[in-house]
Amino acid sequence: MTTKTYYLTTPIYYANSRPHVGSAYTTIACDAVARYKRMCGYDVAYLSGTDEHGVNIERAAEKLGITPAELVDRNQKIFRDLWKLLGIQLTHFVRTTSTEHARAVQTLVRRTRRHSPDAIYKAKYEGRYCIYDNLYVSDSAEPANCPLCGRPAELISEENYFFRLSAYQEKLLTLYQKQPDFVQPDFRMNEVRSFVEAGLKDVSISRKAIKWGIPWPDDPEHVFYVWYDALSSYISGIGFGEGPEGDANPRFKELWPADVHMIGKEIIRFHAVYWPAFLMAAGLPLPKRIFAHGWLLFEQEKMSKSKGNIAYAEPIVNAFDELAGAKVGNDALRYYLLRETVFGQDGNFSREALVTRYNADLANGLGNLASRTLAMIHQYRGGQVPEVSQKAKDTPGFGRFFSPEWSESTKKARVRILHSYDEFQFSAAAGEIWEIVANWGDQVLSTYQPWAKEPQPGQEWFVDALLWLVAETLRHVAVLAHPIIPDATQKIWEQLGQTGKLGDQRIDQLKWGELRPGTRVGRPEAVFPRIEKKEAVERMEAMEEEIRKGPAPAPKAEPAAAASAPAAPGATSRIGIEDFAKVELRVGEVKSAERVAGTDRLMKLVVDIGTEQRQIVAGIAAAYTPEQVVGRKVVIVANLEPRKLRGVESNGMVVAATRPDGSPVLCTFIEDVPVGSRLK
Ligand code: ME8
Repeated sequence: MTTKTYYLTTPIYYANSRPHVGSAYTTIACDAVARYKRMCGYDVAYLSGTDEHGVNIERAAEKLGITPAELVDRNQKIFRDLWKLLGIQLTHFVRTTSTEHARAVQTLVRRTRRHSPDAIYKAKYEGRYCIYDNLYVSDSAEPANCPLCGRPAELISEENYFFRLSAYQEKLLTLYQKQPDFVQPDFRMNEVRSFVEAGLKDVSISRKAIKWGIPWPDDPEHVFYVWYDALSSYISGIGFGEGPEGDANPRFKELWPADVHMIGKEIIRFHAVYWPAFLMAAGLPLPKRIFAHGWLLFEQEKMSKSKGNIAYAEPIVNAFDELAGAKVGNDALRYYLLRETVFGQDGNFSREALVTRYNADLANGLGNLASRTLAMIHQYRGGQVPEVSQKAKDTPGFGRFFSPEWSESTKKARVRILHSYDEFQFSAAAGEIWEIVANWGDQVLSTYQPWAKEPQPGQEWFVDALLWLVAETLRHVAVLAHPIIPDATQKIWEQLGQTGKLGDQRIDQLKWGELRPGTRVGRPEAVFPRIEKKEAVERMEAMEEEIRKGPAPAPKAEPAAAASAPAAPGATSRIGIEDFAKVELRVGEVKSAERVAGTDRLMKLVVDIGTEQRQIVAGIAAAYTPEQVVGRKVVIVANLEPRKLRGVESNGMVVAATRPDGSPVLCTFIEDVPVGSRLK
């Protein structure tokens, strides 16, 4: 029997900014799909990567005084490390600066020219370009200002290679008609169709003014322009590029076309219009499905680096692990992201809601059911799964749990859950699984209350049946929830005395009743210890602050702020004086101070810096009272991008040292010094 393959991808991430929870959303969702498909017996290939070319990378590297290659090397590692921390089971990671990728992109163009000689042509490109920021501002000759520096962008005119997208309008419409699920959810398909019906313009796919890119085959004055290069990663990453037609690699033949490209909604046109047209022109099969999910919003807007309203994933995972004293952070984040929002629609991110979900569904729900079940098996049955007697099966009411009808109804629930996974409806799948926790587990226990009194003589048959029932429920839940919360379910699996990796179990072949009596169960250990909400949120925010102070990869489209490597004590990471000069440190005087509501850590200050009064939020409230800081001269970083902490805008940062216990000590002066003086 040959194994079926399943190939899914995330977008490749821009390597010019650090990934945040919004970026991790696509990757976590795909990881749940990959794990689910593996549990259905597929040979799964799961690809992600980093998008490492383009003007933004060139500029960001220049600002940091390093080469673009150094910058992307540094940044791609941050992505890989995060995916590792989050337990993402990627099988392929593409970097667009790799030689294999460059060869694949060039081969794709050569192949396209053979298959569709008219598809690519050279013509004059006219657009607006900012010479100060090296940025293509618009693709039209209309006057426009640079969004970064505000100066008028210059009209540039250069020979470019164009892709004849206009020739693919009919073919694309036929594709959407024949395959209405090509784009999902449905409402996105409608958007794409309307866009194509309105007419398509040819797109420029090369540039002359940029140097940091893949050279055009046989015309190295040009480099590929971003999207043609980036989209090709879906095929280059699995071996396209070998042989004259590019498709000689056996793994590529096995995996392509992709089963699904999972993306965020803002990049749907590139995937559902450009990409299929590029592939048609090259005579290559099209991906089977494009699924566009919604945005993760934070403080009412799309979480994004350029807006500064971001939360990182690392502090969330680490704070949970630390406070729970167990490795629960990954599962907490995954569960929250997949459960809270209907996949496909926008959803809100909030640290408070994350902790609430964790405590309610994971700690009090599944975790509590697991510990109670195991504790009772130890207490009443010496740690062995008991057997269900005929008497239990024959008992009116109670006996239904052991009847063929019950077995059938568990099957129906499983089918619904699997269907939800197949449709990427993680929230519905999780909802149904937690119904099982509540109805087959918690409710059965509270109805029959085996812990209310010691089992009475003659009641053994009842205790046996009840314990088997909840343990079997737990086994079911562990298998069904594994794609969503892999760490805890593996633990529960082992606690139930099951061997091997849970990920190797066939979720599609799960059957009610297969928990073997006599199985020895492990010690009940809390899989999800409860954590205290206020403490957890504050810890996440404090850890987040550490990251912000630490190694900032170059920001996406704004000037680099003080971006230096985090120096552990004694670390040798040095910066040049020109980097230090970018940080504007000034003397300020605190004019007023008040605690930020709902947190013990943050204080809102108004600081006079000579030229103006700034509102700054500082993490000093646990160490100082407002009275202690008013009137005090402090050091502030004056040229930080404004950002919000607990919804309060902070326009700068107060400099403080950190004691070994983590408490801050404000930096101040012994001699008098005028407000506004610069520190250098
Ligand atoms: O677009 N909520 O890269 P990228 C949900 N390099 N998803 C979000 C999000 C948020 N707040 N912020 C980002 C690119 N994402 C290109 C792709 S593919 C050939 C080239 C998602 O780093 C976003 O929607 O800007 C996208 O799916 C992914 O993160 C990468 O975004």
